[in-house]
Amino acid sequence: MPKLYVMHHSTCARKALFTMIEKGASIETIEVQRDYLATPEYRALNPEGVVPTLVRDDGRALTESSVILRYIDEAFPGPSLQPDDPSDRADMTLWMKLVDDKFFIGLVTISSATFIRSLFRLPEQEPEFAAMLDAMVDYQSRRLREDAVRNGLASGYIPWGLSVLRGMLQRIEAAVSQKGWLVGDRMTLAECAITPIMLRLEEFGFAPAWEESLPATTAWWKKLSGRPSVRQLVELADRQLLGQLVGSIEPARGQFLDALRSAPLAA
Ligand SMILES: N[C@@H](CCC(=O)N[C@@H](CS)C(=O)NCC(=O)O)C(=O)O
Repeated sequence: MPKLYVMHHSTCARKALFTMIEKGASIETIEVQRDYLATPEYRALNPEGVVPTLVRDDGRALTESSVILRYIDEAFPGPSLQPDDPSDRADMTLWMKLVDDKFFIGLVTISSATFIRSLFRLPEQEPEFAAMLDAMVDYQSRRLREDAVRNGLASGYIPWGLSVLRGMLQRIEAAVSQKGWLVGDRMTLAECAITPIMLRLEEFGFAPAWEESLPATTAWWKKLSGRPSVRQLVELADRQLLGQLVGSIEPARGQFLDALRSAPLAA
């Protein structure tokens, strides 16, 4: 049976878990601790030292959550989570790319300045922090994380991150106003990719950012977040870690929520 390495609270792992649950795919999940990500054993599976990693039946490892999502959809039986129409399929791929390249990085900015910052006692834990940064493939996202963890709420990246997330919500509103889903008239891998970001925003207490002014997004998220698969994602996450994550945003919640309501769009 394939094995999926996850940290259940992590956004990228939740993308794979959500797809796996929706698809009813027989995959064994293995919860790992952050320390394990830096071990040679795990690096042999995932050179970047991040989750998720899927190890297939023949022992080959697959990394990158969006690649894993597509593999799970195509390798397991059950209704496809990808549109048949090539044009819709391209739109779905674009959503997945935007999640990876932009929306996730926007979220990382605010979670690095709060939650990830709360995990490291600097300067005592400089070596551990350096090891986490070393895992970053992309130089820009590495710089961004370092700045956000070191400077917390004073990081110059925070307005950018909030603006990206505000832009994401507006883009969702425009898309789901058409037929109630991001692409076409049913749930696709676009939803599988973006749901963990929406869930994290909800966990942070930011739902008013769409509930007050984005009715199509509110209706879309209501039907999506009500799915048993999404509830399962919440139940699977470590309670204590989730509590710490939510608690870490507390001092900035009002300020962030205001910005999500009104930040100018990121270029
Ligand atoms: N582009 C990668 C990003 C993976 C990633 O950054 N995963 C994060 C969790 S969302 C991680 O494992 N971070 C390491 C850590 O938290 O120490 C993917 O989509 O799979």
